[in-house]
Amino acid sequence: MSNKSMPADFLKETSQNPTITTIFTADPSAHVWEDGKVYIYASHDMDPARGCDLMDRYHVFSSEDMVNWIDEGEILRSDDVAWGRPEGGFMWAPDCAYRNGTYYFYYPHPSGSKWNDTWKMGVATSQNPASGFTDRGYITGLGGFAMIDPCVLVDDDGRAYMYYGGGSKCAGGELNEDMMAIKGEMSEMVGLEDFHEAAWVFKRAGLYYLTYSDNLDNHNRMRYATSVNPLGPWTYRGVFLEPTGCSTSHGSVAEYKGQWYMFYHNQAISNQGNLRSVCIDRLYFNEDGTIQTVVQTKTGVPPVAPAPAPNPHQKTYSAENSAVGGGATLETVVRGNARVARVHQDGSYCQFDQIDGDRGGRAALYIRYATAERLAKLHLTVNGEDHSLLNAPSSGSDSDFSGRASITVRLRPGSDNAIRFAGGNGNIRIESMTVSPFMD
Ligand code: FUB
Repeated sequence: MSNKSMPADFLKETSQNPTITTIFTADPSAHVWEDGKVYIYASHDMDPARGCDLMDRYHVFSSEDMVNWIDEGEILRSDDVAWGRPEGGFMWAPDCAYRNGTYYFYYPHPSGSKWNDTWKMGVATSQNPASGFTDRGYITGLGGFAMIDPCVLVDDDGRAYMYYGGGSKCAGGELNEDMMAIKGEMSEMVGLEDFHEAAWVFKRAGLYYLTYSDNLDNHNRMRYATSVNPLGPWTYRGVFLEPTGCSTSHGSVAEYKGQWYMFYHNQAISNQGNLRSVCIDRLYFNEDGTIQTVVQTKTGVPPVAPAPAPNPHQKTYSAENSAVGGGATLETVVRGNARVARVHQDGSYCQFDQIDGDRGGRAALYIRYATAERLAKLHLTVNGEDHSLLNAPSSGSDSDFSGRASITVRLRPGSDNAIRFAGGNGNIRIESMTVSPFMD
């Protein structure tokens, strides 16, 4: 029984696209680690967006069945980066690698106010795949103008390679055993056609694949090339992901439990190119190793394993026992005579007090709501700390309480926790919240 699994009424039958809906996420890098789970390391489009300038606060997501994804919480923000751009933001597409008991989280971040001239490849490490990361500085000698989007492949023989690139240039090189420096020099990846950014390298049946986004008129596609050598030269093979409707395209390819997947992003929830959402679809190879065009679906992918049983430590709090203010009201709904909190105007809020954080640390919040808005939003604060806006896409009507949102935050030990959902972004009714402490 997992201490992280979700309440039964949050489980889905297929993953749905977008798959991650409560916060805006982009640039998914997927990996399967030794604990048998699949993880997505994503960047986080902060809402409201200002271009891609304000991107910050990386979250990780994990799954055991490919359908139900647990938000593992935030792992790093620009404030944690001592060498970083003084104004913060610009925490762009990351990747993670594992070697000898340590997880290495690589992320592009500028070191100066002139952001596009000062990119560096930051490294944070942890003994856990989705928590406890500490920044270790950056890889010297890498970065510079438009050089972003690190990706790391740890090969079957244990050697590790880093790739990155932007502005039409893609480079690769071998990492030292400490994973913190490049052996020798980076070299240009030769043989790619129309490279833009978003390099991702994986290996299948002895063949290396380098996938990347191209320059198609502001609606990038994903292309790929193959090689029998991790650093090329590469043979260009074609387009395998058509435009997703978003001005950027970025993704990763990974195998989980015998099936291959494409992880990518689109803008289906927001209709805005800088407020993106992670999606997953199946990916198929032809017998000769070429990749079939990925079919982008709304249903997403089916389960590859049974859904985990709910966390036995979870507790549910009804909104009728919450404190409401700022114009929010408690309303009786017909269904079971329950009272729900209606949060609508700016300043209105519903606050859950005395929330049990158990021994303290990470806890997932599962919120049940109804809204007729196309996209309502709730402003979350936990013990007075700002967690920004949560998405609450339409549940169909404001009496249909099938709306679901979830996010992982940090709570204090014991019951001294206050969780507030504030309105001002659409009329929404909150029914209840389940709190599921991770106990780690
Ligand atoms: O998410 C910020 C940037 O947009 C990424 O680094 C690029 O690959 C593009 O997706």
